[in-house]
Amino acid sequence: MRRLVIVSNRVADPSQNSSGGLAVCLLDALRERGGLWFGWNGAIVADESEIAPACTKYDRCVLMTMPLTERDYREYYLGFSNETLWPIHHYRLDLARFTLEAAEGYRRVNARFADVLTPNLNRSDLIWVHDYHLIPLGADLRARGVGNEIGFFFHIPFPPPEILVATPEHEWLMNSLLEYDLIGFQTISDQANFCRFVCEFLGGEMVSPNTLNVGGKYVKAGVFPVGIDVDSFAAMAKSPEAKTRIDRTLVRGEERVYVIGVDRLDYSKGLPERFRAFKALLESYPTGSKPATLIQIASPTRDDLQAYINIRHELESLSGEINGKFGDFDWTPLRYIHRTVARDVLAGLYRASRIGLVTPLRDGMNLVAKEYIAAQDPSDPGVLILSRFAGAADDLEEALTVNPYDIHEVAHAMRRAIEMSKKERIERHRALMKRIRHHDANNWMTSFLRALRSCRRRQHPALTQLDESGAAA
Ligand code: ADQ
Repeated sequence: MRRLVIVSNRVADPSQNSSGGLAVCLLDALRERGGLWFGWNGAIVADESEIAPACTKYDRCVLMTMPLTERDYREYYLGFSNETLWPIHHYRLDLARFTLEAAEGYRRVNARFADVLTPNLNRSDLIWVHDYHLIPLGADLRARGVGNEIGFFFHIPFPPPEILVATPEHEWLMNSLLEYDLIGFQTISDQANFCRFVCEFLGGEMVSPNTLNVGGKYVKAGVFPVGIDVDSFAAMAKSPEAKTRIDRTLVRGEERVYVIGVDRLDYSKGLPERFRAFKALLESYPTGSKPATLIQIASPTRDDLQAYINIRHELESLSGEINGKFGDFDWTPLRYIHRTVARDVLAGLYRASRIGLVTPLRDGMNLVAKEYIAAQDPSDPGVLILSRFAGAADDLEEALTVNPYDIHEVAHAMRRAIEMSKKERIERHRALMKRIRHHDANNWMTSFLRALRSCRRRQHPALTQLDESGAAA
């Protein structure tokens, strides 16, 4: 089997709880197959003299990581990646910021990643680059003579061209994407937006449903919805450890409905709107009733950016207001926890909650929706309420789909979920389980890699030999 080389901005530490979808799904995928995972180790150092890469082994994979300098962190990570690309790809032009230094830092770190990675590659490696931090990496590797198949996957949405063109330097950025052999998207509409951009702005043409020709360069664009390892998540939700933790956390012996929200604390996740919808739900019941408790777990992320500081303050103020207005001596309606929580505890909390509330304003996929389904007790499952603007909504049709901007619609869906018969909950859950099994982590990885292997080979003797001998890639 050919070695898989994964490159992402951040390499997760497998011994720690990760609160990012990308880390979670890549770890699931690499655990199965093994390979090399290259990227940032999360450390920040003063200058470039301290950034030598280091390797560690984890199960069947090697993790090769390096730190960023303070300047890289500011310009490449916080700046161009998270103040320019992230908001634009989430349709938030109002929050996008741009500086020339940040764009330069983005170029510099991508080039450095290519410098470090190139000598560590074998000719037969399959290379898979992940997400918006590393869009030009494929072109940087090509410039250093790497002829292997290189694939790229967008974990985040790909906006319509009318929004994308607000990205300064978008032509350079999008042209650099054309150096990949295969570009993967979460949903059909992301893929369609990309193809439309290439055809309308870069002079490309579709030569088959998944293939673009841009001035003689062929690029494939495919849809590969991210999934989770369903069985291992379901097992975690039933584990004695999860149960003990849950018994300590939740009030037992009362007919209380728990509603769970789990997200990175990001403005794309629609948390203030969710809190307001919960408030509207409480208002819709007679005074003095205690119909539901919302547990919102929001892990810290990108704390150094103003947009994230603002949303944190907004949530603190909203949760104070809701608890002040509706709370009682024996009841805190909204339990807001701003930290990363162990995955088995999360799984147990999902299972103990009647409603999974997943209401992002825009999301590439959203793995929490899938984790919530996997964690349920099939004989008495909860109900998933899912934003129509999450990529997951394309597939998870038996969830209660809502417009997250419409707080009354979300409140109404919560009420419907509270009152839903067990029979209907079981039917919906059964159908949803089938769907998340069909698009699970393994399927995501194998279908992407199969498509990548089938891409045209560049002039590369080692790869040609492999093909001719018929060896499985
Ligand atoms: P994220 O935006 O990080 O990922 P998501 O898909 O919801 O979003 O994944 C979050 C992951 O982190 C989940 O596995 C969740 O359990 C975990 N997590 C969140 N909050 C946590 C907390 N407080 N404690 C512990 N764990 C927590 C990006 C895209 C998504 C896309 C994924 C994968 O933005 O749209 O689904 O990549 O492609």
